[in-house]
Amino acid sequence: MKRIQQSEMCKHLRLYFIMGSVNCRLSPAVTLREAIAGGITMFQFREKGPGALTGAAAFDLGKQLQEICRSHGIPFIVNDDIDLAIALDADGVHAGQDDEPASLIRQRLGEHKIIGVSAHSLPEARQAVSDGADYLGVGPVYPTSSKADASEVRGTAVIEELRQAGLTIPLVGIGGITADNAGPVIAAGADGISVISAIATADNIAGTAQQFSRITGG
Ligand code: TZP
Ligand code: MG
Repeated sequence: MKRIQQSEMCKHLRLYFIMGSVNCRLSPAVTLREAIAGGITMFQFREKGPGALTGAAAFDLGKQLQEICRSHGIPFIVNDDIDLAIALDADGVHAGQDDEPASLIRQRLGEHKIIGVSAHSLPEARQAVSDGADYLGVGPVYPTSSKADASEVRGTAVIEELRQAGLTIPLVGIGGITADNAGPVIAAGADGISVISAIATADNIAGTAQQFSRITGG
């Protein structure tokens, strides 16, 4: 099987929901089902932070969420943990700058899996492209309380810089994105947005996801 095409990747990225058990107000399964009902286009299982599940419990939750994604045709991506992604036969992995480079992850996962990389600058983005990343996550665009070790907030400046430099790789903005501030992220050149708390903790999860998807064309 071949690498995912950029046009298909861009469609998946329009409304990319990220979540683990610690982010949810309701159960993870209910949260994910509601988010799917509201129109999310890709999902990342990110089981991280104080109180996060590990080992068999993380695997079991991942499997449950993967099955929900599968039954709705939503790509299921695992954050950081390549062994877990392989064990689950996930659709891909999202790696940070402290994780293995995309080239090594590709050797382990194979050509057809999706590999995303977090990039905070033009040099990091160029490196990820040359390592064979399928998409980038760029941020934090706005202040976030969902990531303890988040880098400096850059607004939409880095996204604009990458596009001005001619990078065509599919990318999402991430960090503090809400339905009220998502528009400028797309206007800056992002193919979509990545969201944790605005969807996971919403009073009306499906309605909030729907609002986002009207903005991103999801
Ligand atoms: N990477 C950069 S910011 C962030 C991650 C994982 C957290 C985004 O969460 P939220 O709640 O949408 O700000
Ligand atoms: Mg990471």
